[in-house]
Amino acid sequence: MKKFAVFSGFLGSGKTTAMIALTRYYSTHHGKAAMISNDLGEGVTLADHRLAVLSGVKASEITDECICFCHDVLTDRLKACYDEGCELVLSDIPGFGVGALEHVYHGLTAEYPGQFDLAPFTVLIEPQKVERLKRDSSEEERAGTVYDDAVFILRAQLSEADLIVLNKCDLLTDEEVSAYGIWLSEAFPQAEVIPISAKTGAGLEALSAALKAGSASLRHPDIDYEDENLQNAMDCLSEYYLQYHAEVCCNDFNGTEYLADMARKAQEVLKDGGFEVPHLKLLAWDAEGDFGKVDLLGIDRPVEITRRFRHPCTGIAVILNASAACPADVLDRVLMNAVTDVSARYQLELLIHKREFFSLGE
Ligand SMILES: Nc1nc2c(ncn2[C@@H]2O[C@H](COP(=O)(O)OP(=O)(O)OP(=O)(O)O)[C@@H](O)[C@H]2O)c(=O)[nH]1
Ligand SMILES: [Mg+2]
Repeated sequence: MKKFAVFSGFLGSGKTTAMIALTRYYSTHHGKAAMISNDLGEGVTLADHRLAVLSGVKASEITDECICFCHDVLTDRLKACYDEGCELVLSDIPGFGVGALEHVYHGLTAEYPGQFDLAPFTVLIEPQKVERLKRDSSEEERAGTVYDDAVFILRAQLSEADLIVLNKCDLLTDEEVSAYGIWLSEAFPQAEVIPISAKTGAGLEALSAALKAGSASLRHPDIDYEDENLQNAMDCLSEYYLQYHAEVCCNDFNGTEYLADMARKAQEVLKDGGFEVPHLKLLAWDAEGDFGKVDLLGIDRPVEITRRFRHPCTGIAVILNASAACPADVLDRVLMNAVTDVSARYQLELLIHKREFFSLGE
């Protein structure tokens, strides 16, 4: 079997976490699996790929371009994985991912007929966004902000799905899981709905089985890719990629708190400016492979400590990646200020390797 599955879904829905968990689970229980992190930033080892490497699963990355538009790179990578004995390869989609069904699945089918066994086109959604969709379906008006544009994007993403993965079910009661599942099945009847928790591993067997046994439907959903909500959201969104090394002067440096303080500082300033932040991630690790991670998944949501450093460390590498509805130069100013201010407070010496920011609208 040479199965390939795209994992689409909104920023922060848990694509990377789910791909890591599923790659590990599938490799343990079914057969060799691998994941590809696809990112728009340049260079090597962006946050999601570094997290996969630190988590110890078979992983690689395609950067600088969406797999929608570089089929030669994608197919070379897939072939390399299958040559190494992989049975299942997963890749996510950067940005909003809308159109990935057309560009990736239909593109591969047309250009490489019969070469890849396409698994059900998979779209992840988190409970908070199901709530947002449910609320929207009972509202008449839209304010035209990026988060209302997000409703269009969520609907378009879910319309592309053969398989909807309701992730983060550890945050829900059994009754809520069932109610959200029914709502999604009724709203998007073309798709099977599978509840999982990438965090606890619940539902990974059902997801493995669905990807292994199922096939892509290769439908052509009725989506207006020129829709102004989608264009507006794309125009508003900026991407940010920073990588640096920090030397620590004291013995009791708390790497986790350092990351959380930077995220909170950035959140405070971006909130004051009226900007939305669908996902800001800070990942840091030391020479021994110990690592910490914090995530911000919306300007009004609390900063999440996803993983704590287990030990105090003396030197760390840090990656800050963010997607924000904010002009790219403003985002750069805010994030650089947060990094320099908080690093000064912790008396860190910084060596910046990479700093890249751009708007998706350009
Ligand atoms: N509680 C809980 N949190 C989760 C789960 N899966 C992911 N998360 C958290 O959700 C946040 C976003 O997860 P990611 O895997 O980075 O999401 P993503 O879809 O890859 O985000 P982008 O790369 O920005 O598109 C992180 O803080 C994760 O720890 C889950 O099953 N349960
Ligand atoms: Mg990701």
